[in-house]
Amino acid sequence: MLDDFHKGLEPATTTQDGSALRILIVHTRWNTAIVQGLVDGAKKTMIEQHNVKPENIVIESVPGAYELPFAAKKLLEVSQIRAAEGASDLIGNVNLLDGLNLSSPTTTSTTSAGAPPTSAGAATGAKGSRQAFDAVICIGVLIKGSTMHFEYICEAVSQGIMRVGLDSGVPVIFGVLTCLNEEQALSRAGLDKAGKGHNHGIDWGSGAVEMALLKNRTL
Ligand code: DLZ
Repeated sequence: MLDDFHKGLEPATTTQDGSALRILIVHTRWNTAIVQGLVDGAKKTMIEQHNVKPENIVIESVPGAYELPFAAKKLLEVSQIRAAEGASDLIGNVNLLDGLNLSSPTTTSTTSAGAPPTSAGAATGAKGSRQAFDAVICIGVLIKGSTMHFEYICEAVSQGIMRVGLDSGVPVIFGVLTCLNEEQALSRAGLDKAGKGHNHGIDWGSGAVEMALLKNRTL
């Protein structure tokens, strides 16, 4: 074993300032206790480590992991149309459920309950139009059962999420745990009893900011 071996994500070497970014989180309502920890970790990291404005993080939910790619694609398209129209609420009344009611004091969604971004907080794009989402984080937890369902969903979701990112040109983070049992999932959400696990939502939050900045980079 190497002495300086760092298991997991090595932090970026440059400052990753997310203060002008707008991020969409889409999460599942399967395994919500674990999903909530992951969403919370991603959101907290973006706000506290990368200065993403809470009002620029929109959180929506879908039933299960299989639905994540479709929702990401649809909500990205809606946000791009609404941004071009200059709307402050990037989702409008698309009929998805609001995201989880997280314990942190920041807003969970601007869809219905949260106030739309203020002019100071709202990100604007070129020519005065507003800016659509700069990155999406798809969050879910798949736990293997006794049938082949797990394998099919894992394959479909990972391919689907990659496709949405490549087709749209907007980075979509693969925030889906694919675990053989509940213990593995708890540990990867930092919720294991021993406290030795690591919340992967933290990495997904940092990853979304880094990739959003890469997307926005000009030549
Ligand atoms: C059906 C199913 C099963 C068995 N397990 C999970 C799971 O562990 N995590 C998850 O997010 N979703 C699961 N689902 C639901 C599917 O993702 C999907 O919602 C349904 O098949 C309907 O398309």
